[in-house]
Amino acid sequence: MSNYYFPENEAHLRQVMEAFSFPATLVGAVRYGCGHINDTFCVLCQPKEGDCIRFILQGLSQAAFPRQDEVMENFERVTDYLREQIKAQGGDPARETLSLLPTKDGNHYYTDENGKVWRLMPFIEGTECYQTATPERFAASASAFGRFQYLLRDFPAHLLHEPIARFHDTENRFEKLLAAVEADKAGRKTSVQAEIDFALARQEDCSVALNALRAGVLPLRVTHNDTKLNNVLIDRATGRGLCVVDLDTVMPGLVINDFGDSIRFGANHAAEDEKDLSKVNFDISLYEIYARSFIQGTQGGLTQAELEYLPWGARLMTFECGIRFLTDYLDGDVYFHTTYPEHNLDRCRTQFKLVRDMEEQFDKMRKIIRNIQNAGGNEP
Ligand code: ADP
Ligand code: GN1
Ligand code: MG
Repeated sequence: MSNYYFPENEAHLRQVMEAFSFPATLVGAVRYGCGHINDTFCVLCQPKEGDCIRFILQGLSQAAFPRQDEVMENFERVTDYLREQIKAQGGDPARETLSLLPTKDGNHYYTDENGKVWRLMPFIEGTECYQTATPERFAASASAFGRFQYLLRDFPAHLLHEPIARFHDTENRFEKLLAAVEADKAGRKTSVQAEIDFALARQEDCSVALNALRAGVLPLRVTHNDTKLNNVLIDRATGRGLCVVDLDTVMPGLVINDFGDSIRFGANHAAEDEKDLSKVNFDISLYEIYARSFIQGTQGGLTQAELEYLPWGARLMTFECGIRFLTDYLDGDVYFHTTYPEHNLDRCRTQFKLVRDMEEQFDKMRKIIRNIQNAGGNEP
């Protein structure tokens, strides 16, 4: 308990915790995790009897989520559905998906005086959350995200709001980059001409998956849309990918993007903001490991076209993320959490390095998927 302390905004956190209904005394809180979007705290509470209990308290980002009530409605619908699916499969819904604690007035979240929404969730104990992949962790996360896809395969998509419009619309992300270059709000344009040129040279790529969607080649499904390694909790005892977290962007999307976003983040040995680009290299063996477990996790749920487009998912999500970081850099760092002025630019550069690597190894990436298929990897 000794390293639990209140951050600078103790009074506000106490007031937020007061809104929730549970018979325990707040002992302390720490900022928690490495998410770029929400304000996440681990809070420690002392019940009348027994040991202290930990919770995750999260304030939703108002910059990312303009319609916070819709985010919470999605969260409840998806987790309610997952709980039933997990029970039906003989799993433990209290550990395998997220849940919310009620407020004193019977709601599932609290809105503070600034209009910011706060939710309180049980801390899923006995788990680890990793920032870099090893083959074992990456395979575990792949199974969890594949299973997530499988569990939601029949979820009625019309029940979901679109919490961030055009989230993985890469063409639109590209247009937003052009607008940011034009506006040059932070006066940084001339210093990033090389990165802008890198993006401009790849405009056509932005339409590859969207064209396949428009042509009816790729189906729209309910997807997670933010499948980083640190959005899955891995069971410490078994090493299994136990619980998929960060459900704020669950909405209709392309399964190749869920695959691709995991590859973007995990299939290399450097941090997303590594400054030394010689350390940032796409690791095709990690890609293969992820692909095998993800495909298996979906239990035969992927169509032939989806399998064929998986490598494109990796390239596109990496490129898209790079242009999102570059856009935010040009806009003056208004969206992603940053801790120093060049943070978004460093992140953009790692993504563009990975795009280059993937372009060079694209044929091999395709072959790997075909080999997995030929070995029966996509069978139920
Ligand atoms: P962000 O949108 O900012 O990424 P997340 O929802 O991913 O926020 O939460 C940030 C981190 O908090 C996660 O990466 C994970 O480490 C941790 N986390 C979130 N929910 C839980 C939970 N219920 N139990 C344990 N850890 C959690
Ligand atoms: C954000 O919330 P977090 O840190 O898990 C972002 C993702 C990006 C990712 C880049 C809602 O994810 O889209 O790919 O950063 N989430 C949102 O690391 O924009
Ligand atoms: Mg997250």
